[in-house]
Amino acid sequence: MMKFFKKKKNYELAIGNVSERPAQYNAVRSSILENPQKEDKLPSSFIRRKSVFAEHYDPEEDEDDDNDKVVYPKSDEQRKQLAEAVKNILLFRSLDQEQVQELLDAMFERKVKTGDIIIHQGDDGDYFYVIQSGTYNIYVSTDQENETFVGKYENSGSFGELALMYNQPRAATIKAASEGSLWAMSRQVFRKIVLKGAFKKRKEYETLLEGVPMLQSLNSFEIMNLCDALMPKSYKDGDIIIKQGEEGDGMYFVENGTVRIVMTNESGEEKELLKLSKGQYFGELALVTHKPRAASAYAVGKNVKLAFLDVLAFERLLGPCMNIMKRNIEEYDEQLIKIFGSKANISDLR
Ligand code: 1OR
Ligand code: 1OR
Repeated sequence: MMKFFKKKKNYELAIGNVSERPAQYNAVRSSILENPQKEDKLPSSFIRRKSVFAEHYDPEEDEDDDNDKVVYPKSDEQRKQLAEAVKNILLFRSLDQEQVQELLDAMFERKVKTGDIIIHQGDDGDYFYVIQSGTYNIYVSTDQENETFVGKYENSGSFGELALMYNQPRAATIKAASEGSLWAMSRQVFRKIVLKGAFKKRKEYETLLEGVPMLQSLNSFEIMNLCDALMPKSYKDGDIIIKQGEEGDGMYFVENGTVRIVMTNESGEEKELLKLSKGQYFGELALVTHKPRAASAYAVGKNVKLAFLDVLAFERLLGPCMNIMKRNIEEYDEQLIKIFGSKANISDLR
């Protein structure tokens, strides 16, 4: 238990490297949950899940007008730094090697000084930024409150995708709180290379994640980051997905088909615990407890499609759901005794 609470500080991380979830932010979140009627007083861009995903823009119709590739020359050192900085950008996850190379070519460095305003809330979107170094504060104004500090990025992460993806005004102001360096990508390049895949992925996974009760407390901005982080995985009948006793590297959401969870106790007795279907999740226990996998998971039927969330993204993105997840885990323990008769034969889950 203690271990979990110590760990919890990390779970407070909201998105990527935004390292604070201040009162105002939580207030917005709980006001959405508790007073949905207040919605229209709040900026629609990050409150109403539906409106964020509404089709302001159809990437299928995007004109692919210029085939000329933009290339900003870079030193070997710069290229290396940039490659490192983009490695963990969730939005780039579905890009292939060639697309990543094209992106690296098309980005240019922008040095910043303390106090520089990189993005003004309400402006049209021009660039998407990847952080090389520096601290960047995030401020949001609402109809009720003037510019309020809601979080910050420190030395890694990215920002500025919302306006470019959804053709909306900038949803927040981003101000440099130190000297630093950014990699910028123009709106055109973002739309040409990043948008199509990312847009499709967000739409596909948003529908899946909306049906997961555990995630109800996430706002649309957090859901979108989660969509970017998920990786599709497919399995055939009988394939093993998780092996009891192994180390946990991530968790899964079921997108299609059925998954069987099977546990073997210390006397080698094997029991099927349950079957999971669309919208259910598994593999979270080892990540929460830092213990080996408590059970095995097998694919049932031909076309089992899962969405995988690796452990780093899990820690960055699912902090707000940790309490619900823990509550569900407590139920496992109760079931454990019912299924195996006594706890004597099974090692403690937590
Ligand atoms: P953008 O193009 O709208 C501002 O320009 C950027 O700030 C935005 O893309 C995001 O990349 C980034 N809500 C909305 N945008 C945010 C937020 C945010 N944080 C960073 N950005 N929230 C903060 C969560 C800690 C929600 C505030 C209630
Ligand atoms: P994991 O990372 O330990 C196996 O990998 C997964 O099986 C586990 O996370 C859970 O997501 C999932 N006890 C333990 N793990 C369970 C259980 C469970 N059910 C699903 N998993 N019980 C079943 C309760 C109905 C407890 C009783 C034996």
